Amino acid sequence: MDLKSYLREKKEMIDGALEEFCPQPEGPAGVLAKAMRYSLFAGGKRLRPILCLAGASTVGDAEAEKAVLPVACAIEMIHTYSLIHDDLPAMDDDDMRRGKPTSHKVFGEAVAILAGDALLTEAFHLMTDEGSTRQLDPALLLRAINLIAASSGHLGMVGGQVVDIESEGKQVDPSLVEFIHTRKTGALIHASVSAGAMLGGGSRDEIKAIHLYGRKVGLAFQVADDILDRKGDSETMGKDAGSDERKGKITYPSVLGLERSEEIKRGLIREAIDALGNFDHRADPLRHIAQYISERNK
Ligand code: GRG
Repeated sequence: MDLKSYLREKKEMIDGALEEFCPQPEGPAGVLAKAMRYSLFAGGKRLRPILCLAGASTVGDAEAEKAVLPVACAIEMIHTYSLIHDDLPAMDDDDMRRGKPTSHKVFGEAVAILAGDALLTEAFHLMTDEGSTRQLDPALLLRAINLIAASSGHLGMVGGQVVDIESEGKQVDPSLVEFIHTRKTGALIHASVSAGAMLGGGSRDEIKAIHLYGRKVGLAFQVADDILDRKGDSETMGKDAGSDERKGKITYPSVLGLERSEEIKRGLIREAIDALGNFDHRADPLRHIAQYISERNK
């Protein structure tokens, strides 16, 4: 399959749906929707929502993929909130994101914090909106929302972020790097593909296999990101390369070295693809996305 065309087609589908689902900047609180839209449409790869669609189409059909669109978009809203908050002076204090000035640089800290809050809450508003989710089984939707919430909160992304911040500049055990990465970045990626498979009507075994795939690519994504920060090019990435090292961040290369990190990444991608062994060609997008995660340059 041609992954480039696949990713472009799915990104267009997601962008169109996000345009519909994200509030318009109207009325006295218009600046909030303006800030939400600024970050949401700043040129992200849409990897998490694409994984959600691919999870659904691996176990279901094109209709299943369309039905999960609101959930896929909600996940992108949660991801975008995390980036806005992560860039704030109190956290990573970054000026550039997705090749553009960060939200707080454009709107000020207060509006950036609120835009993040509003994206997070809008995600749950959208996933519980009867009109948008009417094609989904309510019991499965409840399970998917539960997984997405757990992966985003103290057990997942926020939990990983707090340990990440508290570990900065310290000597840590390799197991702590894995703890941070599986939660900070891996959890939402895992939830994206798993929620897609659950909502697409996957069987118990299918969901189990896709769970495993999600765990492996979720961790591989962050290992790849760490490696990119060391080896990547700022212009291509749209953010500062080498910033992890300057900030004393806990990363795979800083704890285990670059070579070992590359090996770990390749091993995780292999395990992710192996987890899909019992699926037919419908899992090809997931197989190719795993490779892409390993080889991406931004
Ligand atoms: C602030 C609650 C809170 C959590 C922050 C995800 C996260 C936790 C911080 C992001 C920090 C960061 C840059 C991590 C590296 C991996 C990562 C999430 C990169 C950005 O994701 P991409 O590459 O971004 O999918 P795009 O812009 O393509 O959506």
